Amino acid sequence: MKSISLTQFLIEQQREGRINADLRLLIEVVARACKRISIAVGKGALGGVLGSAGTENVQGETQKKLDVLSNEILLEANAWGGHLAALASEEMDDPHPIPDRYPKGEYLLVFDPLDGSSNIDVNISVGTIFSVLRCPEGVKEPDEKAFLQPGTQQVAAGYAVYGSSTVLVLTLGDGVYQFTLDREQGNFPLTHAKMRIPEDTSEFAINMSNMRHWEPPMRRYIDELLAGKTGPRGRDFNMRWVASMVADVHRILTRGGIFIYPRDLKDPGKPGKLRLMYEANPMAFIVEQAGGAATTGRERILAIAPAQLHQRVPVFLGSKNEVERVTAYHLTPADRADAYA
Ligand code: AHM
Ligand code: MG
Repeated sequence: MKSISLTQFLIEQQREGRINADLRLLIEVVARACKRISIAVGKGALGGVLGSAGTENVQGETQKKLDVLSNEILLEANAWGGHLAALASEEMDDPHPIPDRYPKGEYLLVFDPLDGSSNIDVNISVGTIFSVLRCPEGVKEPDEKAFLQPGTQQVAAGYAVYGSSTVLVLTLGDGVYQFTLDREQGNFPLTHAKMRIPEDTSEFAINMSNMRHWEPPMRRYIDELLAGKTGPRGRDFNMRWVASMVADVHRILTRGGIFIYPRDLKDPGKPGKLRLMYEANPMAFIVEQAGGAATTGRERILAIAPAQLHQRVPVFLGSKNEVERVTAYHLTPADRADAYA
């Protein structure tokens, strides 16, 4: 493959009329911020950035120093370019306005600055997830309501994984592209174009320790996978769980698989662990663009009309045939449960 950089890729996308100059700038700025976060993550203990910040976010989760730093890097990088109307982050209670001294643009940026941050201190991959929406017409001071758009309205989404290498995965609604950070050059050459998730898989990703809290269709699905060759599926399945959504989704994008964070009854008030706007929507957009599927177990994630910025949803995504099967189990009355045998 002819190696082009992210910059060149975006200019070509603009020439072909898929994006405008502001969206090109926005993606460039996010990529540059991810590069800075990658450098901070890469320093580890030497950078004095490991450990807890001693604060809690709106979700009641303890923030890591790197959660706070990554959030600041993204805010600072995106404030002055004139391409954004406002930002929203998993780490902030309310939307963040663009300071009055800077011009405002037509886009809204939503992000999880450091996903999987419980893994930072043990040197396991973490990442950044982002989603881009249009600011509704006529809205000058975007509040929470301006952000509450279904995932189908996303104009771009992506994630970075800070792993053995740093990769940036991006969709502008016309396929999925992977760029790899060249640490010497400081740029992001394109390393995979039009990524495709195989429709079938023998690999699943789930936190099994919650099994006793799952709903019956979930238990049935996983029981069948665990039964392997001698069970109803007639073959063995393998399990992988990094506990870092970016890393688990990246594996699935690369070689297939199904990722599940289902609703569980441990805390009946919570419909799921992962957040619709910061995690589920951008990942669902990417996965669908790569030929996979993404549901809550009952409905397409991208079709959900959000009610709150920090809303949580169950997430099932990855290889199409597995996502459709487990979704059908949730929708099929128990007496027709063998429909998929
Ligand atoms: P975070 O955004 O606070 O890091 O939480 C999200 C993470 C996901 O990356 C991952 O899939 C999940 O939480 C792991 O949960 P668990 O600790 O139950 O395995
Ligand atoms: Mg997260």
